[in-house]
Order: sequence, then structure tokens, then C-alpha cells
Amino acid sequence: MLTIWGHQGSPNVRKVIWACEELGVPYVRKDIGGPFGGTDTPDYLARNPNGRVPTIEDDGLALWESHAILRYLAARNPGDKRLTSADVRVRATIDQWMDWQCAHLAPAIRALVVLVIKPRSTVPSAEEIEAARSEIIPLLRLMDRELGRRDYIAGETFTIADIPVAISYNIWKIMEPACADFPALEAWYLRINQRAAFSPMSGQRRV
Ligand SMILES: N[C@@H](CCC(=O)N[C@@H](CS)C(=O)NCC(=O)O)C(=O)O
Repeated sequence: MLTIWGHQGSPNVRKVIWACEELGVPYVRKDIGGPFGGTDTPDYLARNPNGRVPTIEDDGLALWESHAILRYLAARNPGDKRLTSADVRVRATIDQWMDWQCAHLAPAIRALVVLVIKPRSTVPSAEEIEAARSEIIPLLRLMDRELGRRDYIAGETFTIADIPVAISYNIWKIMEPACADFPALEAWYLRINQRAAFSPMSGQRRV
């Protein structure tokens, strides 16, 4: 049985849970990190020397970094290409969007989360919030343009590339529920919300 180490409040853990749910991979999840702590113990560090969540263990393999885990899960059963593709070009496009989420979208969203959601001793100024928003908006506009050309972020089918970008967009929606400036992005997000495996992930306010 595959084990997921990590608390459900973590967006990176939620990516892994979502992929397991999509693929019907049985798993047990152990609460660690965030309010649960425990990522600095020798036992956990032996599995993940980076001391972050998520980590998975699967039949003797310990693996960390959420996107490496997503790629592993998508390729775990060679006969099952539901979340990836046999076509190397499509796989490269999937990788491109996953790297983009990690390098650009997630840090921009996180900068706003730190201002408006995470508890702080000082109230952020309107200028600080607007500066953080202005880093995110061009990225959402880019996604909106791309999703105007196809149904999913890396092609015409749902893949592991949709998971990180949808997790980030979910956090944006929590912070900006009234924002409807991106029609293709919204239509994609509606499609994503209809997936059975997404429902347990959506509506969670903890980020
Ligand atoms: N690049 C890593 C980032 C891992 C990461 O920073 N995880 C956060 C939670 S989203 C974490 O472990 N924070 C400390 C904690 O929750 O205890 C990944 O994608 O897995």
C-alpha cells in the first residue's frame, strides 16, 4: 500500500492525493508537517532529507517533490496513460506546464497568500496587496489565452499538468471569489470541478 506523508492543508500534498484519487491508487495518508510537525525527526528526514511534505513510500521507494511524485504516479502502471501520454511531445508539454506552475504561478500566488491569508502581526497595505496581485494577473491571462485554444492545459485531455495549476487557481479563487475576468480559465476550472477526484480537494480554505 502506498503511503502519503503530509497534512491535507498543504497544496503540494493535495496534488498527490488528487492524482491517487484520479488513478484509483489505494493509499494511506499520515498527517505530518504544518500543524502536526514531525518533519524534522531523523525518521522522516531519512525518507525526505529536505524535510518538507509531501513524501510518498511505495514498495520500498521513498520519493519527495510533489511534481516528481505526480510523474511517478502517472507512469507507475505502464499500461495506464490516463494522466499522461505515450507521445514524448505531449509529455514534454505536460512537464513544461508543471515547471511553469512551480517556477512562476505558485510563487506569485504564495506571495499574495502570505499577505491576505497567513496570520501576520501587521496588516498589509493596499499597495502591497495590489503589487502581489499584479504579479499574478498576467499569469492568469496567459492561462486564459492558452485555455481558449484547448480543453486542458497541456492538450485535449486532463493530465497531471492540470493538477498543480488547478490547485493554484483554487487558492486564487479562495482569495478572489468574485473575479471572473478569465472566461476560458473559468470554463476549464468548471470542467475540473466536475471531476469526482477533485471534489474532496475543492472548497478547502486552508492553503
Ligand atoms: N517543491 C516542494 C515543496 C514542498 C513544500 O514546501 N511543502 C510545504 C507544504 S505545501 C511544506 O512542507 N511546508 C512545511 C510544513 O508544512 O511543515 C514540492 O513540490 O513538494
